[in-house]
Amino acid sequence: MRVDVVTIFPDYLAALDLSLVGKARRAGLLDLRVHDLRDWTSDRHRTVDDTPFGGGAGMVMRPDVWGRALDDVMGAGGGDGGPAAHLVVPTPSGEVFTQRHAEALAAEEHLVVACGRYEGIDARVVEHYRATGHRVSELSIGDYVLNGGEVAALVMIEAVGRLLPGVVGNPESLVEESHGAAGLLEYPVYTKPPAWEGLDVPDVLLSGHHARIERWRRDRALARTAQRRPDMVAALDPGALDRHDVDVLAGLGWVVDGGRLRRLEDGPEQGPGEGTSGTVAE
Ligand code: JBE
Repeated sequence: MRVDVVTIFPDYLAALDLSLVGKARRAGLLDLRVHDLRDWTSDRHRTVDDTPFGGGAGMVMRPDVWGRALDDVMGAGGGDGGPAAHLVVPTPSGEVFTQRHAEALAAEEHLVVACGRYEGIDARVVEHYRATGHRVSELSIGDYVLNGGEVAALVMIEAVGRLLPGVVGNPESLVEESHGAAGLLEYPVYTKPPAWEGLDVPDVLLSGHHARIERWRRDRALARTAQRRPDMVAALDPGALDRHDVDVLAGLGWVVDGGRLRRLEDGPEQGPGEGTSGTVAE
């Protein structure tokens, strides 16, 4: 996969030399190039922004500078240099980036990530690339304000990069994880020593009884999801639940109603959270 990032802070992306993404680059699985937007300015001060039409605070990034940069890094697309690039614009006003977006983007051959600073990029840039047949995704990593798209680009590139074939050593670790297709958070995990600071690893995990361990993990995943992410429980497909799942969820105050999960108004309290003292409810 090829990824081009355009930013006024190329050094911000230095972290992509490290860890798994860095390894993927060195292995030739990911061709990642970071570009300085100011290379496409034409004035002495290398200006990339100006005051907003209509007034208001802050500065807006100029469409002409972005247009020259993106024309260069996106390529013509479709005909000559392979498939058209997919333009990704990190912005707090985008759709919220999820594992589903990461999966879809990981199937692309060429991504171009446009990192805006200040109050954003002139809206005509996205409009122009959509109008000229490019796919454009305006994506937010969450409901908080960053100073620009760089950190969000790091997040998205790491989430996408680890899904590329050959990047994560054990592909099984991609299957059994939070925000996978199961729609549940991950169960709690433990390692040695079995006793630490008066806290014991739950007995079932030391039992060697594979089926009981699987059931315990599923129960903990359901309980954790119900406590922390009721939105994810509400989105579960009741048809994908076994009888025991339905019982566990009932104990957490969720009932199947008209093909959907619904929280009982007067359900039990969500409990004290996760203890690791061996008294974890089973
Ligand atoms: O999430 N984002 O993509 C952002 C980009 C720029 C500023 N704030 C954000 N949250």
